[in-house]
Amino acid sequence: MSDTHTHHDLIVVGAGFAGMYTVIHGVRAGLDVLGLEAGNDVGGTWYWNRYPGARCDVESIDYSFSFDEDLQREWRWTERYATQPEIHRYLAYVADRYDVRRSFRFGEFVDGADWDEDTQRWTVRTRDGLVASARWLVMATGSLSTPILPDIPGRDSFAGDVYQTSVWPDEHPDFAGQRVAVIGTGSSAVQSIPIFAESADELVVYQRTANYSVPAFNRLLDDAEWDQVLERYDERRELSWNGLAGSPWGSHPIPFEDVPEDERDAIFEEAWERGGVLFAKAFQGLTAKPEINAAARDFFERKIGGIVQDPQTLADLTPHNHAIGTKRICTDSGYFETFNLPHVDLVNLRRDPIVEISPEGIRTESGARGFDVIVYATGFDAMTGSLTRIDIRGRDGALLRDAWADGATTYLGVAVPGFPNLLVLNGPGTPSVLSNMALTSEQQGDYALRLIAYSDENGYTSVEARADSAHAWDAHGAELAGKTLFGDAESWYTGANIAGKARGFLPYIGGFRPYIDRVDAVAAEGYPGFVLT
Ligand code: N01
Repeated sequence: MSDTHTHHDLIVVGAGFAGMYTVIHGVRAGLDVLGLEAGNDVGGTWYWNRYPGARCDVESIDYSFSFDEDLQREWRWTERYATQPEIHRYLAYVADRYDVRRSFRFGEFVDGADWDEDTQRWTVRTRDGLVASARWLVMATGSLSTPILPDIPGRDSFAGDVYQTSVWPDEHPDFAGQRVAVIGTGSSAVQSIPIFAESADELVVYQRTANYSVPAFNRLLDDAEWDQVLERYDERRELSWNGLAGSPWGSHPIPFEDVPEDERDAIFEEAWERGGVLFAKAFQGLTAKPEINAAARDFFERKIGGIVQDPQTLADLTPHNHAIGTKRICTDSGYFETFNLPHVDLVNLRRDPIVEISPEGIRTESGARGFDVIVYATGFDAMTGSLTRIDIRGRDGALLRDAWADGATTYLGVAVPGFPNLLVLNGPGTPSVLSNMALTSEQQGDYALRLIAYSDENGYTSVEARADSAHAWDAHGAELAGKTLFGDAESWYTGANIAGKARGFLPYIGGFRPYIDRVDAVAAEGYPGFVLT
């Protein structure tokens, strides 16, 4: 229990990519910065999600900070898609290099923040009793950092071992000789299931929704390839900063309609071999136009049809209720192949729902199975959960949780009416999860720090988004999302995975570069959508 009461210019909550970047650059800008982080080290997502098989689905050479040429050149990635331990080592290295930990207090879970109109400051409290105040509060609390468990009768009665992919223990449990159940088939499950299958005696996957997954085609980066990367890093970064998703990859230049039917497969094949989520970029408009999406689904189905041997398992693994790419395409290494193994089973919960969890195992309508281990890979209260679970009180004591009860509203994704001097990074209304979070974190951190500098230089003490500009931003985002197929999927992008959560497409779908251009234009005009006093 600590009762420190300190005063700062800026409090940054979260030590993932965005929080670290903001702390490094906030300190460089001469601000007195306090960082608060629930985990015991830097890393954010890459601190917590240490389940076996965890990797990023953005290539390592792109999924890294770009702000320092020296850093970029001295860190040598070993694989095309970096593992969680490697990304965590990278962030720890960055922390050492820029002395980030000096500004952070670790093991401090922020559970409250109050705006004081009289002092024009935020007072922030942690669960363990730390209290600190600052003129500015930056929430870099992550888009996928509030794990959820399913509400299944008897869930807590299970007598065996229980794990959650997103809060995996430091010491990896040994599943040798164990009967293991996995609930969920999102990216976390898709990455970990093949690894669990290597050691478990018996592995049963409980699937509610079949998911699209494309092989990563991961490989080691040898010295020759690394030299090529270094030679062309600038070009690669430029493409990423100017692209729609923060990576150098774009869609095929020729529109789908203009490619003869018998040549389309070759383009799909090329995108397939690029790996993982990049398949969604095969053709422009793949996630907006039903005919392109149908062709992509057909290609996908032929691919997995060539892998999964049992016809019923293949039918169950084939997604039927959403367009490809409208839930994030999983990036796997041997996922579908795993279901050909004799000790691996799939339970299709649409046909055979779970009735209860008992001390011995899981009972579905068709019968009970005993387990030694249950792994939950059941996702997150995405994009808003890490903010709404904190008592953030703005003007007149209003809670952010209440302000967002009917849907998250933001201006430019970074500010919320009624919450002066609160800046949210990678929040609802930003490209964040649809883009490369390493670069979006730099962009978001810069934007927040520029706004702070502008306010300070002009002698303002509070900056608040105007309600009408936030409504216009929300409407703009909703209009763009409405032109796509994304709304048809029951996904965490829309809040559909959380009972009672307001529905609405949460990330900004207009693309990374168009987003930057829009928000930079607001800055260049002196922040007209904000009230500065
Ligand atoms: O979570 P998810 P995740 N009974 O929400 C199921 C990023 N990420 O941790 O689809 C049975 O995708 C649920 O079923 P349904 C990436 O952006 C990236 O896997 O709701 N099942 C679903 O199958 C990703 O999208 C990487 O019907 C239940 C699963 O649990 C995001 O994080 C790796 C259930 C949850 O899937 C989240 O991924 C990992 C219930 N009651 C994560 N409740 C990479 O970079 C939920 N489910 C590769």
